[in-house]
Amino acid sequence: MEWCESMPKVELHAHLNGSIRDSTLLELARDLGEKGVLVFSDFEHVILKSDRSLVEVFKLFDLIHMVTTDHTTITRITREVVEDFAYENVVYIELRTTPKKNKSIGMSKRSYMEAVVEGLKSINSVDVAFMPHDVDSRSSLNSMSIDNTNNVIPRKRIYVRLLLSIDRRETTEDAMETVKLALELKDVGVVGIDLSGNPIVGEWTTFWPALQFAKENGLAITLHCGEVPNPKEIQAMLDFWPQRIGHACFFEGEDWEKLKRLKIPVEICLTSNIRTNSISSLDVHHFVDLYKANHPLVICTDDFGVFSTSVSKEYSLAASAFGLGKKEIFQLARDAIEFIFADDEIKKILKQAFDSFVPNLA
Ligand code: 6MZ
Repeated sequence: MEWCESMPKVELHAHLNGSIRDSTLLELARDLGEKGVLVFSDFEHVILKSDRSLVEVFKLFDLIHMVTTDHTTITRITREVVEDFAYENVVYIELRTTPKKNKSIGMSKRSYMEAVVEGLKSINSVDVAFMPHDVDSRSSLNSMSIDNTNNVIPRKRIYVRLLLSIDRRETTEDAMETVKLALELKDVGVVGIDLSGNPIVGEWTTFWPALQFAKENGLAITLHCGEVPNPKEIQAMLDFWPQRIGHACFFEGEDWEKLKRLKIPVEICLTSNIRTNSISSLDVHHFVDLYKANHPLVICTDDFGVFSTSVSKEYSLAASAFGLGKKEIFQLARDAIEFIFADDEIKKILKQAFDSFVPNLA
């Protein structure tokens, strides 16, 4: 585990509000409890429950959103989440979030995203590079800074890119608004679109026009695909040929065949799949077959707050569950660079960072 923590890592499937620290969530809920907006003991009981079905997870998200969705809190959560990833040596993250509107507090999808960007700008405990032009030739991901007693201290650096999520509860117009916003926010590091939310809600045909528009305008697409059995939707999503998909828990023969033929990388979230009962146990997880087939894969957390995990824990879990050694784990982590949505220059920097870790493989 310690070794996995020290290894550089790339995180490509992390939902902002699912990655909130437990302590922050409880603090926010306690505040609202004191103001009489909610009953804290009910809230505490639900968020501290460790085993939940997929349906219960989405109920939990509604609760989380009750306490997180205002500008100041979104800024705070963004800061904390990126810091937490950087502290465990994640060197590149694509953080995804659903832009939300709430007229009563003057929140629009745009102002929600401005609060996220504000969060990125407010981080000073680590170096955060999120603007597309924020690339330099520094090959190391550790920079130096001077503390107030003139000591040189190493600082971690993390590259951040944003994906805007379309929630499956949304209409075609809402989805289109999110895509247009993503196009306008390319200069603050938005690189793509995600389709997520409760998989038993909504129809693929509702989101297709916005996703197609995004694709035509150069945004990369990742889809939550096969989180529940839905053969027709899985086939339609694969035919759309997204750059990546998340989960793939309920694929059947022809789905695997198409996925492998199209070589679509899969974001694998082990703890999430087990905790939501999407997969009964790790020894029957599709990771094994895809890994053996040399299919593009990336290990991710999904919602590290909700599932009490971390990227390091997920790699450590993969190592113990699938019998992978340091070299295999490192290769798996390094291969993820190929599937990021940022440009080749970032890929080059990340590869250098990984390669400087090679002496630690012995
Ligand atoms: C599908 C998920 C998810 O966007 O408010 N989300 N969607 N499957 C999952 N697997 C368990 N985990 C999270 O982050 C929370 C939102 O991300 C989506 C849901 O829409 C959830 O409300 P943001 O930052």
